[in-house]
Amino acid sequence: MRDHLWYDATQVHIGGEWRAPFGGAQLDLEDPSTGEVIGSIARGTAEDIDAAVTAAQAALDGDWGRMSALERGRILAEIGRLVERRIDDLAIIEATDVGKPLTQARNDAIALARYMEFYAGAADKVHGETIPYLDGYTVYTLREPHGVTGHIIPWNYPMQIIGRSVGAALAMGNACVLKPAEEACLTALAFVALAEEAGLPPGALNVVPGLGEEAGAALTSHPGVHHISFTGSVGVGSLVQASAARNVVPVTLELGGKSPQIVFADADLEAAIPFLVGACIQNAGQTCSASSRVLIQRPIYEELIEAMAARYDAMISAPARTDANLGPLISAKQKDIVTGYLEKGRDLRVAGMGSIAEGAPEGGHYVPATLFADVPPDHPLAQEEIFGPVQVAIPFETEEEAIAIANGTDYGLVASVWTENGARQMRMAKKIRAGQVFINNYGAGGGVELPFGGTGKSGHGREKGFEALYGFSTLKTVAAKHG
Ligand code: TXE
Repeated sequence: MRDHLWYDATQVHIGGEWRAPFGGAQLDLEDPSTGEVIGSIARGTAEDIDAAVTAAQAALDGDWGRMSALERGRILAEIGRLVERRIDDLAIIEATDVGKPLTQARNDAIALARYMEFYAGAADKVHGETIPYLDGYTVYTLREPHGVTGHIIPWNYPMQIIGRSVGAALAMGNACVLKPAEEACLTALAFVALAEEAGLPPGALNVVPGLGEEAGAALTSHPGVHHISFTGSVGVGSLVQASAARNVVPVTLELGGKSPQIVFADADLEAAIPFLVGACIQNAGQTCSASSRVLIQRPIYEELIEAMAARYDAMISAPARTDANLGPLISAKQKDIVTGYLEKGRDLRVAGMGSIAEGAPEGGHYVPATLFADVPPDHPLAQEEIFGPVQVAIPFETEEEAIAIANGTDYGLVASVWTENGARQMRMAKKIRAGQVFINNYGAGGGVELPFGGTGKSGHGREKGFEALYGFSTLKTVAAKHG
């Protein structure tokens, strides 16, 4: 696999150079579709992280730090063009590494290019303001980079998360240290090589694959890091925040959810049904914004369950490169988590269930897509993030009840409301506790322009859109007294 590639999966990338990790150790690279070990990746450690932070600081003190916003934007635009040229390669790499169907992996590569395009254009549009103050003063604010930013990302959408966090951080002039997930780090390595080919100075982006408790923990506790952006589990997110707090470093946390779609009896069901199912099933349910709960108003409850169940029954989990609509889960660990939830739901009503493709490799991490109906809102399946192709349907009678159920979990990432009643749309959008609310759609096509992030245990801070540029910068007030 390595021969035709433009990066080296067995190495770390620091200060513009590929090299073996200091400890010299490697981790297995597994193909989730087969369970086979197909190579190895570097097991970066605290020493590599330290070297990466030093390289990032050197970039800030050197060419990268001196570059104008316009020049940074032009480099990002060129990165986007190179990503675009490699979309098919990137899609195959991601499909193999993550186990996601090719079309979905391809969409992630397209999104990565689009993030570069967006942040390229935004880089020189961020500015401070002048503030009217006492006579004899001129006061203005400057938007400045934090400095070295740490990015810890998961395995479910590596390209999209690199795009939204590294893209915005670079646009603001930060220098980044990226610790991809041990389960899927290939496109992070591929990306840094493309970025440097596009003209990104050495050290502006450094990539250190490795284990969370080794490389990840070393990054969050490093005193030379000035901001941390983390996407992953609630448990690790709270560790990351505690670790950063010791150095009084700001964090952005994106920790997943239990996102509801609320369907009222007057909804356009034909339009809704593909979203109701698709928003849960995409990437085999391993999506932070997966809509794992569907709340359905009583008069249409059985009719809608039946229509959704038909889609579940037809769903076939198959190897990623066959490009079926459902691939395997990322790992045996994730499969254990999801089958554990299926077991917890054994007394519930199974409304629809897919199957596993004939001939799918034994060692692949496949689970059947499953729709549970009549699930009590306080049941663990309706409360906890499952991160698999498992969806629960909950009936409700009134708007108030729907809001209480929708807001009745620890999370608050995404929600959608399906109704033709305009006043109800507005009321619901106000009352739902979530970082994003969609009306008569889900995800709005994933637009990179739309700020994204959560409340409650879904985390805090916003990535994507222009808003991310504020998160990846700090504000300085200058007050000049001139008489
Ligand atoms: O996440 P982890 P895992 C949820 C989802 C899933 C569960 C477990 O519910 O079932 O988390 O997945 C790094 N210090 N999400 O175990 O461990 C790790 O190396 C610093 C939701 O994969 O949180 C990886 O790069 N970093 C989610 C990243 O954290 C540490 C996406 C995520 O891994 C670390 C993924 C430490 N001590 C899982 N320990 C979403 N929000 O979309 C681990 N890491």
